[in-house]
Amino acid sequence: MASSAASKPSVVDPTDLKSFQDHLKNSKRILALLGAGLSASSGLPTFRGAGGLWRTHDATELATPEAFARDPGLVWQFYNYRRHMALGAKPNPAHYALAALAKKRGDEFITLSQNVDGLSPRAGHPAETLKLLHGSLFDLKCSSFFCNHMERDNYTDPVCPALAIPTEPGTDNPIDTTAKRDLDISNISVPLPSIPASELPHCPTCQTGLIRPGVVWFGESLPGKVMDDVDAFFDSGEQVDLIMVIGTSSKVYPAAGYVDDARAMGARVAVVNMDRRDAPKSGMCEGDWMFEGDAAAILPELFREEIGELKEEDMKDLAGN
Ligand code: BJW
Repeated sequence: MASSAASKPSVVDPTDLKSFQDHLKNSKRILALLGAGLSASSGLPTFRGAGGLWRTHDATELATPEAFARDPGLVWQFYNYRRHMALGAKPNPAHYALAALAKKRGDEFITLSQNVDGLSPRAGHPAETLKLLHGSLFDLKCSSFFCNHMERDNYTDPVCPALAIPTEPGTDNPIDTTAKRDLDISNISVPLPSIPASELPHCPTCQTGLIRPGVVWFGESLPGKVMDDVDAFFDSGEQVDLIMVIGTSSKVYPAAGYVDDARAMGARVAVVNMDRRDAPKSGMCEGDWMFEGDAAAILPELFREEIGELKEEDMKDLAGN
């Protein structure tokens, strides 16, 4: 990616930008911790705050094994809807900027993503250094404790016929008058059918368990291999120079705790968030940076010295969208 002289106007304070870029240049071991705010400008809602309500449900209350046990039809409608939304969304410049930095820096830069939407992989973020802490919407697994059936990269939409998102006749397309438009089932005014477990996907291996999304719900352990890789990065004993905390409210553990772990190993902390109140729990320290605003605008600028100007042709959605 070549630098362009005609850079966009700056969205960050020039003094902070310079000191961050100087530190990035001299940093060897780097971490990025990503949250839902990274994908906000791709049109995907976050968990907390304004976007965090799905119908009348707090999104985090649907993200539990208990909710799935109580009403698997409702929880599947929430996840099928989010798969559908994610498949229709595109990675934004923040995903591409991180992917470009990851390609440049290799295995000394690891990205710990709490996101399950598949947008970082679709932006070409190298899989070896992208650690999906909370799994993926596109992995499916058996919910039975006794079965370890797991299917990766399943993009079937809807997951099963009963979960098809209801449509209404579309008026957006004057040429195709038979076109249909999805109803927004996240809106309480759209009626939602009750779906019995018998109509949900069942495990092809054990034949009895219900299939569930391959994401990590509250109270569940994070994927073992991912945890081992993260531990290996921290346990190497080498200094960590920088942790970038991007688009996360830093409220969910163990993810939020990695900021303190990195700080304890010498890292300076750079926060990129729309809301400066969403600083890591231990607060901001001298030498940290708070870049307040949209990650999609800020990250390309923070990394420009290293990755050059992001151009349209560099931003290829590997899903072909
Ligand atoms: C922008 C922007 C823009 C907007 N640009 N910014 C220690 C202390 C206390 C509790 C615990 C603890 N350790 C463990 C726990 C329990 C629990 C926990 O953390 N609870 C907290 C609520 C306190 N943790 C767990 O249960 C974890 N498991 C675990 O610890 O296992 C060990 C164990 C197991 C069993 C027994 C004993 C030990 C698992 C956590 C799993 C979290 N899962 C979810 C759902 C995933 C599936 C799904 O997607 O549905 O993960 S919950 C939800 O929160 C999701 C997210 O990844 C996660 C974090 O949310 P995130 O990404 O930060 O989103 P938001 O919405 O909160 O924030 C968005 C931010 O973006 C905001 O700041 C905006 O301002 C900003 N923003 N637009 C930049 N354009």
